[in-house]
Amino acid sequence: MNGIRGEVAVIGLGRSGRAAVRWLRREGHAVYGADGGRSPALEGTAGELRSLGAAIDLGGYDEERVGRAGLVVVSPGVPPGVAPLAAARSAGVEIVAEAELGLRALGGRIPYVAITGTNGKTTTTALVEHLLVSAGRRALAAGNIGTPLTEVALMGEPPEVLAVELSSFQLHDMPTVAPSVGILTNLAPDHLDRYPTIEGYYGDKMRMFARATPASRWVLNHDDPISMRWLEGVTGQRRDFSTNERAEGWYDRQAGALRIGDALVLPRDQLPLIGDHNVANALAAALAVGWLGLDVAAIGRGLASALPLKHRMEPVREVRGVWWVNDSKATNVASTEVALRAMTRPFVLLLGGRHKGEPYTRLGPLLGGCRAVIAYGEAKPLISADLGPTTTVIPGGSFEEVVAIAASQARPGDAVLLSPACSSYDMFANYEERGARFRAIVEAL
Ligand code: UMA
Repeated sequence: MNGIRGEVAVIGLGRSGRAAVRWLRREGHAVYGADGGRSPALEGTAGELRSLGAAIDLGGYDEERVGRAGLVVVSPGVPPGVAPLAAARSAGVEIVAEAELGLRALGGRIPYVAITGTNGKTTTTALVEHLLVSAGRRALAAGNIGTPLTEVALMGEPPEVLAVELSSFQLHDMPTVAPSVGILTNLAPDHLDRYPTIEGYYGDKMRMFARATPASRWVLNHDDPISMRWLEGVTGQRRDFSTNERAEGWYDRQAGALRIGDALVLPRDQLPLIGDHNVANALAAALAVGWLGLDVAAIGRGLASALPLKHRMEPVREVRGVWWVNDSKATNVASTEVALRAMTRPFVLLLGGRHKGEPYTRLGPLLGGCRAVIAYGEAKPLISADLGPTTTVIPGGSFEEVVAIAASQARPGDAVLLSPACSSYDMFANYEERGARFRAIVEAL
């Protein structure tokens, strides 16, 4: 990439940082990579990246060296206040997200739908990819969903079009983001462990709109008052979706149909995803790909063959008349609220993990059909204090014990829902590992 002078410092060497270093080395840049952690996986990455000619530090950073860099590339999980970023800022060095480096690496050659929002963005990203692929386009989902954008830039044959999931962490340092179509699924409190204020978090989401022009195309959630307030009068063309009333993309409840304008996209019962929130995600994806030229018939066919994503309201199996559902991806209260609204039978709820700052009392009104909440992990006392006065809350210890208690509480015809409203880091490496463990224990019941 032109315009970078001197060494590039890459902070964080997980999936994003590793791909960034590989791409930078392929382009011949001098690279210094550093990670505050140390683990066998990181040692493996460090060995690989050193063999490509990068200088790598694990277990800490050389802040002076970062301050002398020509550019700093930051991984999304690295908070803005850490020492090497502070050193870069005080030395006036530009800091960009790995995803920004990826966009620059792709050089504006590939059109992309960007998807952000608090909840539903991964499902919507996967749906955009699926709809495009099922209509014969060479599309790929990338970004926060799993494949870093610099990894896309390393591909021999890059895709024709991208569905890019962007988190607020990534958007924080993405000054050139300007999607072909941008989707905001919704806004709700999240990541209060990283952001001092909720406005700071919403403000980072708004960075997707920072370079809006009259030609920009936005897909917005008409049912979400917070997005509507933040985006009132946004520059560009706009299509809204709604599951409550008529909009450009809407759920016609009376007819049981998903529609774009008057046209039928799909009868609701042919959408193979649980819950109204997924109707909203499907409508958002439909509007975006409609803008990329897909007709209503192709969109309807694509939606009918969509599959639930792992760890997102994913049915695991039925055991003695009880349905076990894995929603491990619900790492905040708003996401668990969505899951609770989708429940159509009595249920037992597994709630817990590392507390992220939001009260659980908001879940209370949605627990009418809940036989018991099994509270576990670091958040257990907070959950008991917030929900104990109105709901039966049973404390659990190990994850195996939590599942066993749930099994003893559920009756035939019930569901057991893992939708923790917390991050997993107190007991697991990530929400995927939590969901996989849940599945494994349930498979063995
Ligand atoms: N690290 C430091 N210093 C710190 C903090 C972390 O050096 O102060 C190091 C860690 O030791 C670790 C590395 O940074 O080795 C991890 O970097 P990372 O947390 O940015 O993780 P990646 O593996 O690069 O994965 C990231 C996204 N992770 C986060 O945003 C936390 C992945 O999203 C994403 O799929 C991937 O890039 C590819 O784009 C995951 C996620 O949980 C799924 N995202 C959050 C969410 O969806 O809520 C935002």
